[in-house]
Amino acid sequence: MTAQKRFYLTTPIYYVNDKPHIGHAYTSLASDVVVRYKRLRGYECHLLTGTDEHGQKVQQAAQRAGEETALFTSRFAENFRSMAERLQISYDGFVRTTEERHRLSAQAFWTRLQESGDLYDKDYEGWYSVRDENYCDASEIKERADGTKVSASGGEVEWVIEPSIFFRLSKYRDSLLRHYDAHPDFIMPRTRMNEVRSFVEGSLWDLCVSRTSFSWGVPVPEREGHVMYVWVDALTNYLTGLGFPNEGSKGGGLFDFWPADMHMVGKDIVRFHGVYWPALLMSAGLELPKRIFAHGWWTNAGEKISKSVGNVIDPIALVDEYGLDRVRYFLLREVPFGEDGDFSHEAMVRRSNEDLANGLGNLCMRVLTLADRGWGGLPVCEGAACKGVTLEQDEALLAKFDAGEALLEERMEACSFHRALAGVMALVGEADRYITREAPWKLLGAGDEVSKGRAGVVLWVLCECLRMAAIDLLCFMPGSMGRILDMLGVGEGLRDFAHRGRRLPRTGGKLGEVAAVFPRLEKRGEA
Ligand code: ME8
Repeated sequence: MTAQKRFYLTTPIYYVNDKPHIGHAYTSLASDVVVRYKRLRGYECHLLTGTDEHGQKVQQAAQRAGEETALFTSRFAENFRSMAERLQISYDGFVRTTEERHRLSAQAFWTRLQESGDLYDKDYEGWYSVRDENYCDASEIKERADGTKVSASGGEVEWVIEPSIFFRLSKYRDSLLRHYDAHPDFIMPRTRMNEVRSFVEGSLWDLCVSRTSFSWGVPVPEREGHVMYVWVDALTNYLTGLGFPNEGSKGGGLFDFWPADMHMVGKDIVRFHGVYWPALLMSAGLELPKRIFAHGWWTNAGEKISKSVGNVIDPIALVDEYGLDRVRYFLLREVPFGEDGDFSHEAMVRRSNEDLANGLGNLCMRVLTLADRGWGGLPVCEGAACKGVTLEQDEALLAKFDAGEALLEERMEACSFHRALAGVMALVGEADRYITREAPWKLLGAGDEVSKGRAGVVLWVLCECLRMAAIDLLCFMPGSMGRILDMLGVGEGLRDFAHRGRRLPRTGGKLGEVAAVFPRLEKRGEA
């Protein structure tokens, strides 16, 4: 028996200092798309998401709200959980770092670092950005016009002096560089890899891994007054979600999913995932994740999204306004994954109308309405009149769709979602030109059996195109592609890549209820 192919993917765990916004939705959606795709390819998948609830940033947010920290974090964690539900993120696990199982996991991980001799006591004296939850080197500090000192990302920094525990990060410099050399795709896209490499090649200092000036964190084992630096606590969630420290015996337990196949993150946190995390894992004697994909940044009409500017985009409001699948499609089609993108409602409406309403949705309605008119169901193209004979142009179109699968696979493997989607939509465009050329409505209108037979072939070919396109797009738009497959009468068990290459019967069959999948959007009103 062959072993089941496994795939473990994680989203970052989000800080519960505020409500989820479009950036959080984006990372979770991209992760969901990858995992859904892998499932359609026969993998057993585990998608982990969750919330990062410790540290000063969260504690200060609770204080500002005048709320007890634990209550505050529970309330916001619920917001992130309901965002995941609303976006149909098909997660298998959700870790809240305030859970008891996570305390046990983070402490067990810490003990491993301790046993490796990689921890030592020293006072930290330097800059700290609470917004980034990051220690900043003096060389990275900039000064605003008003004299405020800020980190590279613009977070205000403060001078901190406190007794701490350090991790011997510098000891792992050469091992990290060797790992990057041996695995050039460890961090994607390549520009991020280069960024990380030059950071490690520079002076890699030891990392401060405990805090003593506040207590909202996972207690360091057997060290009164120390809580773990929030990033050490947060990163271990990827192990907690698999039941760590119970590593099982590589015999079907959850920990068999380790190492992660992919950590999906935004470019802001690539250093934590590409440098600190692998070094910590090496110290703990655990395997390294296979890939870290760092995507780009969304802005709103050209401006950085921030609460103070008041231009935060609420993903739930977008879904309420446009419907989930339009949002899922737009975010992943509009911007090359890995690059920065700008959100605007105009672009959202344009993209939905061009690709989904006029493109796929329109083709689907035309084909199915004609089939319904001709056969009261799926087209029949086997019979005395036409014997199901396909012509060269029919085979050519089907061949293009067949070949599309390999192209899709290559693009999905590279997380090149916009190209994957563009490829499928280009095929839909081919099918559109084909229907115009073959004009099955004329054939149906002719009233003779031979013409009807030919119409049957043309529409059968088009149903095949729709079926293949819907399978290709299922991971992006599960709801609406599910509806197209329902209309085509494709059974649940046939909606995957193992069945994509098998043809629908030519002998007709029942159509599901035919209804528009993507009605055209009018120009946007106010949400
Ligand atoms: O960093 N555009 O949590 P966080 C695109 N808790 N993506 C964005 C975005 C934007 N404008 N804004 C946020 C943390 N994101 C830590 C992570 S993991 C062990 C700990 C996305 O709530 C992007 O994925 O600040 C980014 O990396 C993440 O949200 C940061 O979320």
